Amino acid sequence: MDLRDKEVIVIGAGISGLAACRFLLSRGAIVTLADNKKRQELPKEAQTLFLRGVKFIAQRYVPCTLPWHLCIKSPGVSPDIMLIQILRLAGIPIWGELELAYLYTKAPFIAITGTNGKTTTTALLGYILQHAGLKVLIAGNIGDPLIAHTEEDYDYIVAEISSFQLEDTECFHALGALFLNLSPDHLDRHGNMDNYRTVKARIFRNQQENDFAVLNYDDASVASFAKDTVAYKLYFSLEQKVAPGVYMHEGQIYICDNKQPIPVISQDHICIKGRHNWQNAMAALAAAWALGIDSTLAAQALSTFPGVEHRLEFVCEKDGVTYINDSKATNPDSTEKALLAYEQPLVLIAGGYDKKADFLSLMKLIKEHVRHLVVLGQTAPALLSAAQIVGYTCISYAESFEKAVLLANKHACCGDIILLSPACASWDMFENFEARGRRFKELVKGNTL
Ligand code: UMA
Repeated sequence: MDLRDKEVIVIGAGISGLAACRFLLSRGAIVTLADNKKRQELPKEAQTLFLRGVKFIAQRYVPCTLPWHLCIKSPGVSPDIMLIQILRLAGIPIWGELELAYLYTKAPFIAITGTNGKTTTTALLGYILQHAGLKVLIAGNIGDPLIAHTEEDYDYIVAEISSFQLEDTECFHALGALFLNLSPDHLDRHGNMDNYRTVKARIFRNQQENDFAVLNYDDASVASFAKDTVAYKLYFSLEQKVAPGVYMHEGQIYICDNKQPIPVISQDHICIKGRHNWQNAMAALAAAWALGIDSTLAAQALSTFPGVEHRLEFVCEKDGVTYINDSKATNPDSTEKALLAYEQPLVLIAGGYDKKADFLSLMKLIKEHVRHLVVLGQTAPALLSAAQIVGYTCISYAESFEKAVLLANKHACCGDIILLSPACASWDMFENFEARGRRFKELVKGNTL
């Protein structure tokens, strides 16, 4: 679509929506921005866009005329809101920011989805490709909107893709699609697991025989996506020898293309730790291999990749207590993986925005691995009742984030780990998980403890 003089409405004035407005203005479109916040509450950057001619409407306002040729929806905006429904009824196309970025970008996409591990795998695959000398954009749900980068040239775009982004795609096509794992998340938005799975499967939409898909062989629901794509399929597994694909055997990672397995790296030499990170490393390795990257170069990158902020991030050690920031753990499965990554006794801080997750299986693991649990936020009652069901009593309630960190500190002994791994999104108390992780680090590094 030639966007010049087209009327476009962008819904959501977060980082995706604002980047979309900038892009649309650069293409000569006439832009309206809608948000459920008041105009004056929007960030400074939105105010600058208003000075550049962007119009504003309150999201609850239902206009009598609909001048728009196109709507760009931010990922966090639910498709069920009234404004979207009216636009849809009027036949106005609704694209997500991912679809817009895809349509106006030249480089091929390597798209990474799954419930957990997306951020680490995206950063790691980007790191491997850059180490091999390629010009790569690392963006998407990782915190950098794809639409902000349409003007630059890349060999590949390595994109972290969420279910919220996949919801609004039609033409989006991934040269490589990596699917890491699937467990309950965002059920408040998608309603049930079937819908969540169906939306996630859109990552394979439009793939051709020359494309590739990387699937987790150890996760039956992910392995069954094989039938959803005609692309060349590679698997990764911690449990079995798979081919074509990447597997671990006796602590050694191998690439196998149906012929002779090639040893690539030992698990001890991978910089990021934990079984879930070995899986992330194998997925990235499979994709790098599909893209023709030399296995020695890939191994070098795996041995130096430092990990990502807010994901099992070491903060500091104080009085023999280690502080770990895992603020990115926004669902129970992610926190379960964090608990399994450590052998030392743990004091866990959990709770946050209520996405209607079930905490029972997490609580069983907490009972086995956690010396003391501090709960907070909207989900505190749900966590407390799950604890009651499994008979776990080493638990305190904190009224604020600051009090949670103080309480965790009070219950920790020398040699313990204090782990912020909330199993919930942050939106009841913070703008996003990054702000929560930064606040944790501030409190821990400050003089309050
Ligand atoms: N808003 C509305 N109406 C609504 C909902 C939100 O007007 O019904 C407005 C809010 O008032 C706010 C804006 O929309 O002004 C926020 O938009 P957004 O929620 O789409 O957030 P962005 O800042 O644009 O960030 C989004 C992703 N956020 C979500 O999907 C919720 C970021 O993922 C992503 O990094 C960024 O785009 C760049 O691509 C974050 C996330 O939490 C990390 N993702 C979820 C996850 O990983 O679990 C999916």
